[in-house]
Amino acid sequence: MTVSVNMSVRRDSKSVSVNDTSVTMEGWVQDIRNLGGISFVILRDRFGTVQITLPKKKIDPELFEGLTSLSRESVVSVTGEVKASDQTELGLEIIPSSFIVHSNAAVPLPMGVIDRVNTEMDTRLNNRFMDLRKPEIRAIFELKSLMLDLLDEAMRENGFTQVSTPKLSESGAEGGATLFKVDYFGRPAYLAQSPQLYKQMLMSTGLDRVYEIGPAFRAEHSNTNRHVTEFISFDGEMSWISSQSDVMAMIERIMDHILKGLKERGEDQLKVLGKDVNVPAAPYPVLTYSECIKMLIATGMDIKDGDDLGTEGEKMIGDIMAEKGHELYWIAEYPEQEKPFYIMEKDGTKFSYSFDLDYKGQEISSGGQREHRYEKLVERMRKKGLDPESFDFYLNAFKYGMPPHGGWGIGIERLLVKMLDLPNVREAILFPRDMSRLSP
Ligand code: AMO
Repeated sequence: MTVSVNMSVRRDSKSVSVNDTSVTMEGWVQDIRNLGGISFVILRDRFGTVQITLPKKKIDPELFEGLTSLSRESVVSVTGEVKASDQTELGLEIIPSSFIVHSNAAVPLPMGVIDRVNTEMDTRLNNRFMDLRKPEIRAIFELKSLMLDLLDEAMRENGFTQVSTPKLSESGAEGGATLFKVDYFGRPAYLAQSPQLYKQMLMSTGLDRVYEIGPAFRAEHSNTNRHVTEFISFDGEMSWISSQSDVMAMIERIMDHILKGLKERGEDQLKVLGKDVNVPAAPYPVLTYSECIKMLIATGMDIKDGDDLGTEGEKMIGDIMAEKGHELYWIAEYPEQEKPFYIMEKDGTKFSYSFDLDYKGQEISSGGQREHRYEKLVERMRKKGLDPESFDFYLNAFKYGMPPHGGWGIGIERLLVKMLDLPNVREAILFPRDMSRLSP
């Protein structure tokens, strides 16, 4: 009889058999139970746990004492015989014959790994290496990794070239308020808030569909559950569009690929988390900014035309859309005043060719059609109080032939957090950075 288990014998193998007379299991000592005549050591690795059974009378006393006096979370190798068992979830147990201690864990632990108490987020993040020993925390990052694979697949299928743009620059793209300034050999430089200017410049080169998955830095002065100072931005930019609808349709194709892929290929990890992923049918409904304002006024909210929808407004729109059965929806045509200089104005109106993609009441992406006409772009910069001269490196790419183009930026962690209904964007970042956190 062969029993397949989720516990690795070696890194390259995921199964042991009850016919194996001798196996070596490596992992962390998750728990030790002493029941007088018999003791159990639960060993854990990336794939799960296995029970080491120690019947006191049948085991060498030194081996018994050595294994049962280990501290929780110590790292060991245990060699022993595999026996069938109807008492364990795996249907087998290991009767040990020898063991090696690779590393003894200090006592007490800074936080529990299996205790059923809710540990404060700060304690968890201060001890992230230990927090990540919990399978339900690790599952989030396995799914994040899968999501990044799926994104690469989707972009390749749609003819995009992967690029990397500088993260240190002379000027920012997303407004001065969230720029991190650094000392660059005596000159001021800034950490990239987004690849915006560079991905647009690439549209003038013939690389007409590009994407980047990389870090973005924002000096966010607000400590909220959706803002961090460093996140992973998934940016796309594409030329030869006839309107922003082409960009929106592309995002829908990509979202469909990710959601379906996570549902199918992330099944095991989703099970660990007790979650499922819905795959909403495209096209997603489109609300205009003006419609949203009307919807919010109708709820009694104190908001007027021209105002930012705000976190509360977005949440309320999310509730209304959820009642109609929509998790993903567009909010399009924001007032041009609300949007950055690179977004194209809707001529003759106060609106712009811009959109946000909202997911369960939260913005996960912004984008739109860009202003590709040099003179209009310079005019728009001036209107926003920017000095075009300090953007020469960017504007030059618009002087000598720039195709019509548009694109988007998606916050990877916000997307994951909404997909899995997690309460805080920090849950989807291994070592989050915010106003108060710069370590670990
Ligand atoms: P925007 O500034 O809206 O647009 O950012 C795009 C997306 O990035 C995510 N995001 C954040 N995630 C976590 N913490 C933050 N502080 C944070 N700030 C932003 C959000 C957001 O929707 N250049 C444009 C995109 C474009 O037009 O192509 C831009 O950066 O999910």
